[in-house]
Amino acid sequence: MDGSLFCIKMRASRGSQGEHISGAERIAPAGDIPALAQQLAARALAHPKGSPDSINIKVEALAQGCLHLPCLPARAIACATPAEGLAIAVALLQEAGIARAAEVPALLAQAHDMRGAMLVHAQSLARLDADPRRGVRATCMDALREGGIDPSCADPSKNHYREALVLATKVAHTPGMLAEICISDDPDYVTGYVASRQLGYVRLQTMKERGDARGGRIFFHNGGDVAEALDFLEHTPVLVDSIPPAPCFVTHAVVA
Ligand code: WAQ
Ligand code: MG
Repeated sequence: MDGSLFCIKMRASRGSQGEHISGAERIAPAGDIPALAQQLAARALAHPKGSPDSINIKVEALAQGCLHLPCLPARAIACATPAEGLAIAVALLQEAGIARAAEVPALLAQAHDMRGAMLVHAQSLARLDADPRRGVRATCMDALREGGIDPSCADPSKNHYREALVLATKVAHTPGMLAEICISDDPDYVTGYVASRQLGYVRLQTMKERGDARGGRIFFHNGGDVAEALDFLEHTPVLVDSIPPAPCFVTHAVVA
């Protein structure tokens, strides 16, 4: 399926400051691009964060073959309140080697209104990315499908779990990357996750209050070759294989 593939990116924003509303990426053969462009435009116009006044859709032929990655294994932890969800997230990040994980919720609270993720040093939590307002975007990735647009993605509304798992799989395989944490900026989507190669993809049921439009992402890097990590995140085309169905939320006793 890798012959003549294109990457299609959508970004929707509003206002003179270009407030970020929505963004998405897919990889597809030429024949699927018109339908995908329509889907992504429809999605941008119907976004729960409000109406955009600019929608940018960019289509580029892939300059290199796609790297196929096995999907991270997924599990899901039940939690009823944001405080509980964040406490579990901190414990998971500690397990992933982030010594100062207790400081992460406060850092995450500064990550909203960014188009991308904060890239930080896993030990010092110092920013490693050049543009603090924009952050780093992982792009050029999709789920591997057998022929044509995946019917489960034909719905123009967003499949948060599936898209996040594709992104998290690419991020976890980035050279030097230790972990990731994410909270959606969609006001009614309160489930977030922590992910790493070792932990897999861990969905956390409640990471913020319903109605809160603040979200954010942080990528934790070991501080090694940052340019190599950025190049992989932004340019290496990735197709993720064997996305599992969304796991059910189960209660979890492990939090220290
Ligand atoms: N690369 C880096 N950062 C990104 C990207 C990207 N491609 N896309 C979004 N972000 C950042 C940006 O700052 C957003 O504001 C923030 O992440 C949240 O993005 O299993 O919907 O697209 O059910 O709102 C988690 C699903 C859904 C959990 C996450 O993120 C589950 C979600 P959103
Ligand atoms: Mg969003």
